[in-house]
Amino acid sequence: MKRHALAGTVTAAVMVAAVAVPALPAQAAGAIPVVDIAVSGNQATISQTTMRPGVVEFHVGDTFPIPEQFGGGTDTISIVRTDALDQVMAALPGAFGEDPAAAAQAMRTAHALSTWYGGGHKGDVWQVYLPPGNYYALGVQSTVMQMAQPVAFTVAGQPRSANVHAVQAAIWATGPVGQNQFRYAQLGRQPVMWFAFRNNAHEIHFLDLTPVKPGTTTAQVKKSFMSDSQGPPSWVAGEPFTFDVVSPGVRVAIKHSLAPGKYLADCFIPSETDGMPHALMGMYKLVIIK
Ligand SMILES: [Cu+2]
Repeated sequence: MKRHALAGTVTAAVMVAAVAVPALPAQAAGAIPVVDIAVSGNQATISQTTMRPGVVEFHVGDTFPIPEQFGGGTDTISIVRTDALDQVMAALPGAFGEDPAAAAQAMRTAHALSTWYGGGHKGDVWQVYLPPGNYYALGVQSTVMQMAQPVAFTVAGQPRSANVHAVQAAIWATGPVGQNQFRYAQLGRQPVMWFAFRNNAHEIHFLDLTPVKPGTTTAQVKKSFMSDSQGPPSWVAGEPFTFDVVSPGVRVAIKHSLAPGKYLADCFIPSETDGMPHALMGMYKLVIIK
């Protein structure tokens, strides 16, 4: 993007930059390193175990299956920075259980001891700024269920670029603890090929983005959330895109085409206040992609 913007503009500044470039390592010229994350048997894998602070682009090659008795489907592979992985993993089962107080405590512990930089399914691509620290790529549910092993990596050294890819839309979380909301803006450019997911709130959030029928109303969505009925509501129009947890202060750019239409953004992480899923406390929003 930056390179593209410069391409048509010959100025003194550009010429100075051009002279300066050969003195810098190739990576400093703005290339964003691609880091492949995948699985091998019950082990999470990563294509490089050390990297410099800066924006990296994660590509998910494959993820862990979740056994049928635990709901089936596939786990995400997530990126987490922590110096206390064992404590975080020991706390997290509470977040998946039935006890609201245990779920709230699990999320408070995870929030206090770890920072999450997103997570995806097979084929997903995102960019995020990683500050220095000790990190892991892992399947959250697989690791909690002790069916899979995380892989460690380290971010240290000279900082690189902090700029993620340009986006055409942004979805962000906002609000105080216990009062989380989604906000949305399309940034005037179409079509949406990359979008930002930003956590400006004070709890950890994921993002479900589900295509819905054009006439779907907030009242219908609320009614569905408050009912006990199983199976997808009648207003659902397609498979959701799900992006895993992002901590307060973290912004990711997700490479994912969003066809024009209406979508529901929601998050079901248990609240740190009382363990109630955020969506049931109002963290859902109908958005229109043009
Ligand atoms: Cu949430």
